[in-house]
Amino acid sequence: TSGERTAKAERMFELMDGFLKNDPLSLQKDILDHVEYTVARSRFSFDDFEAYQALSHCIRDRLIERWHDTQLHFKRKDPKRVYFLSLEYLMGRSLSNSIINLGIRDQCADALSQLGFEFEVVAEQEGDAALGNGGLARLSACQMDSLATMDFPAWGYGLRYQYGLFRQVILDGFQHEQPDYWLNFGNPWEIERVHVTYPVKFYGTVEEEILNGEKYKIWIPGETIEAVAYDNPIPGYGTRNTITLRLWAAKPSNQHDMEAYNTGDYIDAVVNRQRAETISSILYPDDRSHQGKELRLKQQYFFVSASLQDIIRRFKDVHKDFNKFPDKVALQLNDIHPALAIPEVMRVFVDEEHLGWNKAFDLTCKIFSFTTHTVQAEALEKIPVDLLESLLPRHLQIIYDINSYFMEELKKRIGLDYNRLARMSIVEEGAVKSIRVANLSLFCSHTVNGVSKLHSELLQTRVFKDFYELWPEKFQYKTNGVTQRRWIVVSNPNLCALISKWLGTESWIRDIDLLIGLREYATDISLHQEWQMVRRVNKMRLAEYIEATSGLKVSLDAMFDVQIKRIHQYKRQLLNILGIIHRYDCIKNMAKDDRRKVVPRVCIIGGKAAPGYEMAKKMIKLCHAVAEKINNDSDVGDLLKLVFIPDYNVSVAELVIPGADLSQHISTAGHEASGTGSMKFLMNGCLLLATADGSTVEIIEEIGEDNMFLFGAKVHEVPTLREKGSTIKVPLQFARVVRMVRDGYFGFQDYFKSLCDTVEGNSDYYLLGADFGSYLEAQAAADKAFVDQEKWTRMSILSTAGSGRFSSDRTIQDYAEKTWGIEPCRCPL
Ligand code: GFP
Ligand code: GFP
Repeated sequence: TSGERTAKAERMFELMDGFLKNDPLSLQKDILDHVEYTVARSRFSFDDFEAYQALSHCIRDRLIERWHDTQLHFKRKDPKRVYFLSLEYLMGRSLSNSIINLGIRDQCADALSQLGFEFEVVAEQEGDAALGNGGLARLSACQMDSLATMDFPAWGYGLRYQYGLFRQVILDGFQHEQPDYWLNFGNPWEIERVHVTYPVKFYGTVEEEILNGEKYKIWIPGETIEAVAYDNPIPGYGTRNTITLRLWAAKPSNQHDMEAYNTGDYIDAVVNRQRAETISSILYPDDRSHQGKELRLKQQYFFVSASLQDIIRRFKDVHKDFNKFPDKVALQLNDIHPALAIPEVMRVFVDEEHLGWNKAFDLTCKIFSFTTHTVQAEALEKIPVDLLESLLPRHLQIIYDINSYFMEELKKRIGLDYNRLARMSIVEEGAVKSIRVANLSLFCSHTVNGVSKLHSELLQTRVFKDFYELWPEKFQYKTNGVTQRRWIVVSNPNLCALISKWLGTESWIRDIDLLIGLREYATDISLHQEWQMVRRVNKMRLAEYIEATSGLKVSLDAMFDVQIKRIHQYKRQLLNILGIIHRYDCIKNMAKDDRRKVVPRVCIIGGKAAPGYEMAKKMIKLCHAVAEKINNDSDVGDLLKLVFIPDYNVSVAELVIPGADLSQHISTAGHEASGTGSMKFLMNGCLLLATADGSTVEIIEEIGEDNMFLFGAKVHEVPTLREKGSTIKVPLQFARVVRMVRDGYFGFQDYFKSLCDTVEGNSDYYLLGADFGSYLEAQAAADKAFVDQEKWTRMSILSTAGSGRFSSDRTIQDYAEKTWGIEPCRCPL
């Protein structure tokens, strides 16, 4: 019996003296075993990459132990669980993060060094897992770390793309995209669960069946594809809890094969297999909208259907009564991409569990919460009805049913206001009849979250105004946060040690509010010295990286001024570049003697442009063209350098952020829903030059305007400025720098023309001209502050000290309490 087997296992466990050990000698033995038996290299001869592979497997073994214990504990306790549904996760590297969360960094470094390897070098061998585009995806990764650390019974669900976000290669200053086949050398951080497989259906027809005298709809699918689970254990810090990120891969179902072999059509069978696999083959790059793309819709449904089968299976393992479902399950929709989960839950409840429409709908509305990450209306996906009808015929019917119920409810509230009914309807009539996914999510979720205070206000007063007026109680906000484990402990070990030393504790790594204790020492001279030293070492590391990637030598005495994020018009990298041109122009026109007063700068820009986003690609080229001119101008020397860091990703950010003095977050007010890069810089003591947009508004509340460089139009001023258009008085310097680009001062005159057109007169939608004056003033204030290193260091310390509110631990605590209604479930040691 299983009882006897458990008893035997426990005896064996005692004989073996417990599970895996973490002292350097045991680690060494395990590393060598993995070199020999997993990597199949000789223990007497292996290289850095093989050492990485072996160490990773060694850590993976330890993660699996904890993971099993955690899952078993959850199973026994059966708490309410949260399921985080997201189409994107930007995990980056896993080795260092796992080792730190397991608390065995030093032991691993020792073990390696005795074998003749250096930990940092070995960790560098790992490639990034880039299953996401930008902010939303990295936020998901940070939140997983917090969910694990805070002992919440949580699961992440997503897709295991074979190709992650494209690699950016720069040739002649132009971006080229190359596929990122990240699984090429294997991925030790995932565990294939061949036994966790679900069929996912597509196409076909809907028919009726009669069961016990009742009529039911049944969906007869035209195609079935298998979803296979790949589990990625996510360890918490300072806890044994290790949760699951379950990613689905598409595999052809076996029936598929059988048929083909019977007809002897062997080639077709193989081709069909490959067709099935394409569903999880590639991450869609952020091209603003994927409307009408069948593969995209297939991906969304595939991941939602497999996840829900898994979630409902887990519930039914223990419970029979679906009335308990909302007490045990919270489903979090990370943006509108997983919104098909709503009609899918309805379909399962009504067609398979036979709960009846009303009961099913009541339960559905109790389990979903929805977070939106944008203010851009064009990012709100719509599904053409034709497409949905062919791919998921039953779901279309269900959405229509939900909508007619919704319209009835609405009429009771607002009467026959047809314009408003049409605006709010889930179904959009018009040339292409389509489903408004956002409206479906708004109506069926119990909570709608924004990602910062300002964002939430904009949702309420602009984007979702109609909904807010009727259901104000649904609207909440949870300001984003980032995990200090990744963004200080892993990426800035020297600062981490310094903070712990001055606070006299490492507890801030779990309890970020303790950082505020640094305020007390903000003027302490010895802290200043140590702080500056740490920052200088980080700058050195960054300078080495710049030299290695671009061949450019930069001076450590210069201010390192960084803007790294996706390239977007609203993020205004162009404003930054035009500002750099202005600085260059000033230096050129200065008397030689005056040049001594210039504060030297190294301007660093990095980010990817979506493959189809022409203006973003032009900004990248402009950056290179300007860099070419400036960096080769002997008049300028070390006073100004411009560097574009290629292939920006999570691990590049880990290197750049600790080395930055100043960072720019300069979106046109009202466009950045939150922004999370700013939080990472803030934690690392980098000063911010920013507009009052997204979460920056809250950063101001925490550290005060005096400790940053603010500029630009405020959100409420933007509409008026746009109306004024070409009548706005734009500074002369602005006209001058745009003219330099237009006149071909940096070459490529024809190519840059359309880019220049976007910032002049009535076309300047993102208000670069209007903000240019105050941007230059803020830059001048930054120069001035930098000269006074004592002041700068104080501001830097106060930035770190004030960053506590921007930990994802705080975000997750808020979600757990106010949105999901879940509690910690800590696995005993
Ligand atoms: C159970 C077990 C896990 C196991 C999974 C998948 O978890 O250890 O990994 O099944 O086989 F507890 P649930 O998915 O039922 O939570
Ligand atoms: C989006 C928003 C950001 C926000 C993140 C996370 O980022 O303002 O900080 O989501 O909520 F635009 P992207 O995924 O678009 O980069």
